[in-house]
Amino acid sequence: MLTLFVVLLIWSAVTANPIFQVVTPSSAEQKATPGYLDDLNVDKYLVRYGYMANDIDERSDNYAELRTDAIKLFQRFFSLEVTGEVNEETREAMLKPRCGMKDIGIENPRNIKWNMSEITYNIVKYTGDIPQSSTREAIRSAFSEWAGPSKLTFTKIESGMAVIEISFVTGDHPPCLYPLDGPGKVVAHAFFPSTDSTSGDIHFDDDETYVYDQGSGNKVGSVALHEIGHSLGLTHDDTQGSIMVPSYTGQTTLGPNDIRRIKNLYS
Ligand SMILES: [Ca+2]
Ligand SMILES: [Ca+2]
Ligand SMILES: [Zn+2]
Ligand SMILES: [Zn+2]
Repeated sequence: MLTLFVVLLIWSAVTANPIFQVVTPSSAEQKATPGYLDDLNVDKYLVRYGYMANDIDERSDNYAELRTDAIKLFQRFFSLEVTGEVNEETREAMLKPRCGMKDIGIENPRNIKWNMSEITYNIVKYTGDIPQSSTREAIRSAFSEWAGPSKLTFTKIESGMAVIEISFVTGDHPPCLYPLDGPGKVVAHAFFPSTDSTSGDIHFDDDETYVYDQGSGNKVGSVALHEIGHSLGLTHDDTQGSIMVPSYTGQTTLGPNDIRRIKNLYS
């Protein structure tokens, strides 16, 4: 896995004249602010989540146009004002905690689902943030939300390999090929149904803080509810009120469009 360290060297050639000193941060200062998403990282985000192809040459004639289209697509997906400009609202949306799965693109399968109605799951590695019993209860409750509209049954097993194996891990976590990214940004990812042993599995980023229902942090049950959607075959949704929107919402019940989509998939 290639880890790319990007060092931004910003050379300020401007010697500020005290009389005309401005109090708004210069673009160099802004870029040095932790959490500020610079243009390079905006592009990386757009490519990573499927809004822009990864082989567009920055120097090509249509680069600006393709980037504007990608930003518009992102803004539409996140129910923001569609301007095609990377404004503050857009940067903020890109910095929110979210799922690591793509929003748009070829990794999104169509109508892939389990061809069995009884699905087993297990929690193979817990977070130390909350008692194990709380994690178990939050995850049990998340499965029960999906059980009704999918007509699937979910049974927790204690040993042996489950269809859906859930673990709290950090950074590189082989054999998974998708490293997690430390505190912030990506909260979890999951695997769509397939014949691989990793299929259906869910990896929570344990560099995040998890809570049961109170306190600041991500509710385990809310993250689980979203990721189970992928484990069952659903992709991201741009409908507000859906658990399948890319960002962490904190909601612990399905939205109307989640119910409609899972019923369609398993009808
Ligand atoms: Ca993270
Ligand atoms: Ca599996
Ligand atoms: Zn997701
Ligand atoms: Zn993983």
